[in-house]
Amino acid sequence: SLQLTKEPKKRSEKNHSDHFLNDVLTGLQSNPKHLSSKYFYDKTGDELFQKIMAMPEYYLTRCELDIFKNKTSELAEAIRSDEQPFDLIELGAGDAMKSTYLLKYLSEKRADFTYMPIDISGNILSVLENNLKDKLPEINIKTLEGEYFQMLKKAMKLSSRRKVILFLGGNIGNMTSKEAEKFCTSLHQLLNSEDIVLIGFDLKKNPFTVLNAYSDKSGITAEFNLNLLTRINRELGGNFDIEQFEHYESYDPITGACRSFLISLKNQQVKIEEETIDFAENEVIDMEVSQKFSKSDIEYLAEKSGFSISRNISDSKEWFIDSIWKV
Ligand code: AVJ
Repeated sequence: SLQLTKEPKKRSEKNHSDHFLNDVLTGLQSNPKHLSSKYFYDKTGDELFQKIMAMPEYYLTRCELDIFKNKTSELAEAIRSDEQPFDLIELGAGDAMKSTYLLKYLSEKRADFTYMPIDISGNILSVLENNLKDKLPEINIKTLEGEYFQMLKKAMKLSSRRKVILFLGGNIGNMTSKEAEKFCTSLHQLLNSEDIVLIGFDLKKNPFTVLNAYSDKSGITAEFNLNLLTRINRELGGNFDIEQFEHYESYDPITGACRSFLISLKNQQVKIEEETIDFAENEVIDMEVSQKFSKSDIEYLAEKSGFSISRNISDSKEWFIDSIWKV
């Protein structure tokens, strides 16, 4: 029986790195070249993102934390329509620093729920599980490691209780507007009429404020981007010379797209597995978009995907909105 439990694990790990290799090669063989920011989060990436959240320039986490600390009862009221038990599913939970405030409040109010954090990083999920067992041992927790929709479908099968989906941190900003529409539409199709979605949106604001959050003086965001090249070297046998790439950030206040690139500093060739990738001097790799929204951008997305907004809750600066949607 030991072998039976071991085998599927190996197979899924292999699948995981196959996808990574495929996505990387496809992205780097495209024009323009691109890599997916969902791969930023290996162990070093998780640590760098923790550092980003602590940077003075990176306001997003503090704004949403303000909401979760100071508007907890409003959040709880909006997601708990009745006394029925529910599953609280968090997409890309990370260390669940913000949601812990809500979990604590719900638990104090004797709400009957299971917390199901989903994350692509098994590393951060075990950190989260240990923290919660320490801080809030009374809470039922079921961690799900993998891609959002695969794990969501799994969660839908695991129980038929009402679902509340949390998608915090402005993670939706990492999708292009088309991807976000597709994502929300699929989410809507998967859910039932009593279910609720809470999505965190970073708002359009002073362009310097946005740009500085992704172009910090200490260079942590640059390291965060370059770390993906290091990860490719380690996990896919690549030979990127990290010194020969430089981070570049841009923000377009009209579209609200904040974008990260890596610039190749010279003509160079990089090998990954058996493939050779050519870089021209000054050629860029499109690394990440962090989309900023207006209130009407949020309304448009909700309606386009079949939801209706039940409530918008923002921080004291009105820089960030947690938007609560009905199916
Ligand atoms: C984790 C997706 C919310 O886009 O603001 C932070 C990731 N990238 N600095 C964001 C990120 C560069 C972050 N999210």
